[in-house]
Amino acid sequence: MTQPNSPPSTPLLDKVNLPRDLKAIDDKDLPQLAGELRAEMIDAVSRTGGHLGAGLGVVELTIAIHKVFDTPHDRLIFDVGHQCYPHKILTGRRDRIRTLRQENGLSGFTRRAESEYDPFGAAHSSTSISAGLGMAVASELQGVKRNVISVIGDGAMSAGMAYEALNRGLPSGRMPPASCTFIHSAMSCTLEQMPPAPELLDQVSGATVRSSVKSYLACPTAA
Ligand SMILES: Cc1ncc(C[n+]2csc(CCOP(=O)(O)OP(=O)(O)O)c2C)c(N)n1
Repeated sequence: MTQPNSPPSTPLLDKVNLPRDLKAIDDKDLPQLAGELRAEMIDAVSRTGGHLGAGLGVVELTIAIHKVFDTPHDRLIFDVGHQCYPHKILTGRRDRIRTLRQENGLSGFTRRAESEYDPFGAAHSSTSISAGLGMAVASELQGVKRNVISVIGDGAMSAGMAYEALNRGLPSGRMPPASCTFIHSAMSCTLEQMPPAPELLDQVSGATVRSSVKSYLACPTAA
C-alpha cells in the first residue's frame, strides 16, 4: 500500500497551540493559516480516515470564532461534532490529531472528557442550539457573562429539535446576543433558499457576528 506523503509544511500553524496564540496572528495572515490548517487536517485524515468534508467546510469559521471569541470561557458547540477536527488542532490537540478515531486516540467528535474546549459532546445531530440555549440560561442564573456559539450545518438544521430551540430562544431574547448560531453550510446558499422562515434564520445568524467574521477572513461561507 502506498504510504501517505510527509506532513505538510505549516510555519504559521506551528505557532498556534491554543486559541490565545491566534490573537497574536495578524489578520492579513489568517488566510495562510487557514490553508495550513486545511492541509494539516487533510494529511491527518488521509492517515486515520474519518470525516473530511465537514471539517474542510468550517476551517475559516473555526479560526474566526476562536479569534473573535474567548474560548473556553465562551462556549463553542459543534452540531453533531463531526466537523471539529480543525477545532481540535487549534485547541491543544494537534500533537494527537493523527490518532483520530484510533484506540486510545482522539475522538472523532467533540468530547467533554477530552478538553475544556469541548463543552458539549454529541454525535446526534440537531442538538447544538438547545444545548447552547441551556448553557446561556445557566450562565445567566450563575451571573456569569459569556457568549455561547452553536455551529450547525444545513442538514442538521432540518430537524425539528433545532427549530424547537429557535422557537424557545428567540422570544426569550437570549439569542442573539447572549447566544449566537452560525449555520455554516447554509451560508453557501442564499438565506431565501432556506426553508422556512428566512428572516428567523437571519436573526439567529446574528448580523453583527457575521460581519465581524467576514471582516476577519472574508470567509465565503459567512457571506
Ligand atoms: C439524529 C441523527 N441522525 C442522523 C445522523 C447522521 N448524520 C451525521 S452528520 C449528518 C449530516 C449533517 O449535515 P450538515 O448538518 O449539513 O453538516 P455537514 O456535514 O454538511 O457539515 C447526519 C444526517 C446523526 N448524527 N444524528
